[in-house]
Amino acid sequence: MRANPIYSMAEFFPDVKTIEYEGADSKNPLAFKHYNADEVIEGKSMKDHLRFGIAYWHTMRGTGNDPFGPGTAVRPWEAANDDVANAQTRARVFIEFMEKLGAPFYCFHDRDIAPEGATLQESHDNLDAVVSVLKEEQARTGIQLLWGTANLFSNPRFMHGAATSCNADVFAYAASQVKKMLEVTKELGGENYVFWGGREGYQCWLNTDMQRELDHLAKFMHMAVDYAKQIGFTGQFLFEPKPKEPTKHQYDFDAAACLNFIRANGLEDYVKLNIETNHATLAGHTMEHELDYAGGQGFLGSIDANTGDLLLGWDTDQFPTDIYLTTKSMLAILKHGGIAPGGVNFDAKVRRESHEPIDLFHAHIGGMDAFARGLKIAAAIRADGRLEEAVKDRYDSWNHGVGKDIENGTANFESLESYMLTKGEISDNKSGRQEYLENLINEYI
Ligand code: XUL
Ligand code: CO
Repeated sequence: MRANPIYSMAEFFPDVKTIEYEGADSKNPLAFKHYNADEVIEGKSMKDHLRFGIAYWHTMRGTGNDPFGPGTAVRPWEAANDDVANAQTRARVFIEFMEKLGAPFYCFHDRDIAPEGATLQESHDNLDAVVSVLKEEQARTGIQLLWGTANLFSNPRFMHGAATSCNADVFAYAASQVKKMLEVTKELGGENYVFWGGREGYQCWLNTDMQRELDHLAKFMHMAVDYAKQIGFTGQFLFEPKPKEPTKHQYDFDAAACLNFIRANGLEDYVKLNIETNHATLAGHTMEHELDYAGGQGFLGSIDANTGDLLLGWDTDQFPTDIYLTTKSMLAILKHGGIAPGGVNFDAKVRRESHEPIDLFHAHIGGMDAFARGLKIAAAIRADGRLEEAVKDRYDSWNHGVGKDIENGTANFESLESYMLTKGEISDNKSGRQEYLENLINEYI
């Protein structure tokens, strides 16, 4: 996506021109070294493989505050009074940022884009006033909505959760927000709708009726699915796993817990997963594990790209810059046939010390380049074929003889015992070749 020259873009980021691809030798910090949107890899453009999304909550609403101090971010476009007019200006700043970056998609929560009103109706109205600006800006630029979602965790009313609150009125309030956001997501042509259970979990087992809360969460999701059908919203629903933070026990712990919940409650035809890197690591997994677990069962919907810090135990939401991480992520994504209609959404924020607007460009350019490199390296490894060959060879015993009988269902415990009584001991276990394969990946990094 390139800037429309008719629209003067000098208003909010006057020092930044459209970010162009300049190749690996460029020393320009405001250029892509690897992300070349139209370059074709495995028969598809990089733009279509990666479907980059920008997260409104971090990029436009992140202030750099932490438990020890207030925000540090300098955002010259912000007015002193955060009213609807300010929110509308911010929406235009955001689209200018996206145009200059060349990112095709964005994602937001209802409360990211517009201030909450004194009543539910006022909040709906505020939201509509900013949605109309975004709709106009989408039409002007071709930028699209990857997914919408509702913030059901910041307001104090959600202190006990939203769909899993002990208070039925809170469930009703949350339902009203999701109803509205489904309408808004449809109006903006959003391709997906995300459920991340902000406070859907608990702090104290003694005061919690866990099964009742889980049943309520399932009811909530079914109501959303039913309402989507009613209004003709055909986007993909996504459930985003996260093991903890803000609550100690989140119900959407990891891909396995989410899939169990989806299947146990008959949601498998409607809901896939939005896998986030830092959530995977908080759950004690790797990103590639979560992607492969979801993808193997046909539930890989989209990703929230970021990274944690191994020395810290919380969700630091840093921009992904580690090429091993992006290579393995892209190997898993390509293996499972790509990410569309999902995308690679940067659920990532600049550090508190990176307080200037230009840092937002550096951060996103770096994340996009890291994923572009991961994509190119993963495609090269796949074209080389040795990795795939090694895995195939490792499981060769399943292609014939007793392995084939087990896989096609013609073996049972008796036939297997008689086979082993005749064969005796196992003499042909192969090496796992871990170091050989790690070296192979390094040949391409
Ligand atoms: C929180 C998180 C959310 C979801 C959307 O850790 O990842 O921003 O992605 O609600
Ligand atoms: Co996320």
